[in-house]
Amino acid sequence: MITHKKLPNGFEYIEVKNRAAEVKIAMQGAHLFHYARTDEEPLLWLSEVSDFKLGKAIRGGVPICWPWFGFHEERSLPQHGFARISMWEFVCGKEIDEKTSSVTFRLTCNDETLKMWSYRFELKLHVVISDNLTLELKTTNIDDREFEITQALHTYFKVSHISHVSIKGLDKKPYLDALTYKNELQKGDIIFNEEVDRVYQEVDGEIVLRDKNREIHIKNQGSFSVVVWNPWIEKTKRMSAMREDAYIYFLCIESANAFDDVRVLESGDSHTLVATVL
Ligand code: TA6
Repeated sequence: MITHKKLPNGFEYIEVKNRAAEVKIAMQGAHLFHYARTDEEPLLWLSEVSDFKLGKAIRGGVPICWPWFGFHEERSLPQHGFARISMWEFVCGKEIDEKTSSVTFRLTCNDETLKMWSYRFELKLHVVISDNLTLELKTTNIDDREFEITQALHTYFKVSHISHVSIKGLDKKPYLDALTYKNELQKGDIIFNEEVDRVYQEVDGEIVLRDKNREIHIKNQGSFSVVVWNPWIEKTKRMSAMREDAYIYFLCIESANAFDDVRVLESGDSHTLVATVL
């Protein structure tokens, strides 16, 4: 079932339910903020104190960072780009079978976006909802000039306790430590006992988030970079729309094209970033 819903304050979202799972996706940012398999806890983290209002990104789920990841050199422009705070349009929804549905959203350049980024583009998000969750973010250059993008599906995973968590699959991968701006090499699994904000490069395999005896597998396509982030104690206090203890209950593993993995699109070209959560 695919229904168009509104919160009491008028904030619009699409709800998709089938035999296998359910999602909620806001029209602002095509922001998927809820995914749960039937009879299971939500797999994604959503802040209890998140805003659901226009112009402010929801805190949690899968914010779409596009057409730049991180800060823009022109600091008056929004961090992580404008896609996640723009109103997208709902293109279509399909009930593929009783356990699989798909929905598609689109954002095309407009007066607002052209003021921030002068290129003409079409951006599409295609989501497949089943026992697995797949997000496909397709950028098409409809300008007559080439442009470059950096981007991320900035996924917040819900965890039982950050001390129970480890990440496999990034061993021996180089990463930029965003806290020190130093290039490092990953040694073994990643565990969390301090702030972690890293952009891994040369990523070409599956990533496994282990939380006690539960495993979440993440597969990426069209991407060689992955961001791993947990703000830990002090940074959480400075983050908007987060309770002080939020760092205990989430971890971001972001399928990206960030830093060295920047993508250049010629006029008429497309690039698709795919993340599948299994
Ligand atoms: O992806 C990690 C990161 O770049 C962190 O440095 C932190 O800023 C996080 O994104 C959240 O950014 P936001 O703009 O959503 O508050």
